[in-house]
Amino acid sequence: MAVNYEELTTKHPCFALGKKGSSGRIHLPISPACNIECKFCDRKINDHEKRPGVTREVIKPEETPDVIRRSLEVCPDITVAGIAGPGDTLATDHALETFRLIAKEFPDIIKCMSTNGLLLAEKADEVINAGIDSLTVTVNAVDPDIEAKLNGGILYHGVHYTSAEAAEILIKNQLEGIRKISGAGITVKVNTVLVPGINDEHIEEIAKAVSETGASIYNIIPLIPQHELSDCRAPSCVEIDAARQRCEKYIDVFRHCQRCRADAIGVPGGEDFSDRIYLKRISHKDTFSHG
Ligand code: CLF
Ligand code: SF4
Repeated sequence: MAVNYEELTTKHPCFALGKKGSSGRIHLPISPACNIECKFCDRKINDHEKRPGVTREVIKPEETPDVIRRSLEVCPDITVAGIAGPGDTLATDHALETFRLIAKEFPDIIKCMSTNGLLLAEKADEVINAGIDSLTVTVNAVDPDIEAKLNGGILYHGVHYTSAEAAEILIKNQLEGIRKISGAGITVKVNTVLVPGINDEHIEEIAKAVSETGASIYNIIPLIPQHELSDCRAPSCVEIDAARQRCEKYIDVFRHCQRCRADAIGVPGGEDFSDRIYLKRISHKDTFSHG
């Protein structure tokens, strides 16, 4: 049985309503590949950038029990094992394999998965059977024309789709996936990256649609302007707060997102222990070539 929503609001830092939670999470950077092309995504291997999509390394499923054991030693507050990249958790089998391993070795740890949702509808049974307790789906629009401004294309069953055609498939699968997962009693959170001038006027529609589909909690994440959206601006605190207030009419709102790295370890917003656990690699930015 998945941990229920009420319990998650006290034991899972990313489901805390009201004040910030005090429990921790370990992110297992297990999923190397992605199947969609978010225009704001810039996946990197390094140890200095604090943002989603960045990790020191990508590890193998069989390495995760040891990583969790060592992390619990340095940070006993950890209650959640999450997989959030650096790519998509359903684009390869690594995440589901890892969750099946964790269920056996750490039955008390909350299993948290984050996905773009492209394959969620067709893999819903596998996700449910892997024993996931909380699932996050990133839904940046429910209107294909708006989604097409945020996502360049998808690779779906061997075919590369672009523009509104890609967006339509993605949105349909996300909503159908949310319906199936929440219908099985698993709590669903939806993340939306708030991009001024693209989806800010659309945010209420997203909140309403995902709430009607079965999501319990909503997390509005401010854009980090980069990659193809480097010319967009980040929303101001006032804009983020206004968007959250508008959406709260339809769904509970989570307000403490830290835009974590894919290898973060610790209580979100507190000390990060990932450099003690994951391999330190030298990134291009850290090197100097004498040519
Ligand atoms: Fe990780 Fe995400 Fe699970 Fe949390 S993060 S997979 S739900 S355990 Fe949390 Fe970090 Fe925000 Fe994500 S603060 S980026 S919402
Ligand atoms: Fe990047 Fe995640 Fe979008 Fe894939 S789904 S392109 S990993 S932000």
